[in-house]
Amino acid sequence: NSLMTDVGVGNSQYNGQVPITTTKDSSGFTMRDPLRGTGGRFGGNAITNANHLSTPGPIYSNSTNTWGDGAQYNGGSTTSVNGQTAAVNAAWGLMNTYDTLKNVLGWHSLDGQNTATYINAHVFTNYDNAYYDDSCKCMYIGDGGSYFYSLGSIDVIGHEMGHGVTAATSNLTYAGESGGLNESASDINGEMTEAYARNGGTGDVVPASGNDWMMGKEISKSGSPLRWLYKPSKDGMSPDAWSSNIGNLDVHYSSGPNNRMFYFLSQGSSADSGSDYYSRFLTKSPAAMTGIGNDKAYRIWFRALTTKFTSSTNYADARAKVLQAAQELYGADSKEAIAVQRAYAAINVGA
Ligand code: ASN
Ligand code: ZN
Repeated sequence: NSLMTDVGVGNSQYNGQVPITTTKDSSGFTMRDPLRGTGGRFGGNAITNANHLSTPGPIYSNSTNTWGDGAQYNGGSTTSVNGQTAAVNAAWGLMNTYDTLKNVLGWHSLDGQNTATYINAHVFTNYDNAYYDDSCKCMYIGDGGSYFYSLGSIDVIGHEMGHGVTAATSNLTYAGESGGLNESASDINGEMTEAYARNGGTGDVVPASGNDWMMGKEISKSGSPLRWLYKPSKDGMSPDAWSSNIGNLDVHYSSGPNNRMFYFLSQGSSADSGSDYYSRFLTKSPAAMTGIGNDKAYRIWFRALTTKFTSSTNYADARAKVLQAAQELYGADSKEAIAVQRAYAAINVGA
């Protein structure tokens, strides 16, 4: 075989020097990862260069296996060493997202069948967003403009790939309460990937303190993250708890209560935290509860998302199914099942 897996040196923007899996061919190296994903467009996960367009370009290639300079893209050639940095960010984020799903949850790629995906770097110009597109089953990341640096932080890539997992499983409709749960599923995936990556990706443990519970903190030029999972209302828009009208909110706000539920489930809460528990739409303070840690919380949530939720699952249905998942994994009266009930009660869902 003329194509060989190799390990390149990537100078990333957010994680220093990182080992990225590449492919060696007769003319050099490409950002194709034959160890992660099969089939798909490139026969393995890959990073392509959109070169400011809206469509995927060629897979990133290089004469040596050292990539990027670790600095924010400066608007020059997207294939320059500086331009490669966005591709290194994407490659490292994709490797970690893939590995987290596989090593923590036993889930292979987007669909659980290990179908390869890819990320198009440098989409548009000064583009302040990233997104998953189910028609290509691939992702796009911008270089950032007024608000963000390169959109290639680990939590953002984990978020976008999370949309692919949701699309391939429950396919939660991207509007109303189900849309909020869809967004929350992606935020949870982003944070759990961040935790896994900060642990060095060893073992099957997602360390409790490995993530910051803030989506997009690193890419933010202002220093404010896109979302605070532990306290969604810090953004001034997201509710901390469920109420009957949250389905009218943008899905990036109605995600808030479920994000907070997951935070409580993993990390716990204490009832006497005073004003920190001021909650929009919440009439009573959440009761104190003990968390069960990232691993268990993530496994319970993921089982419900991928095997129990439907496209129309709302908050009440999510509570019932996350509880079911906890009972199947840990027992009907397990402390994990009790924690699920307390975490949802803390966001005003269920008793
Ligand atoms: N970055 C956004 C997201 O993944 C794009 C969108 O609005 N769908 O949620
Ligand atoms: Zn999203």
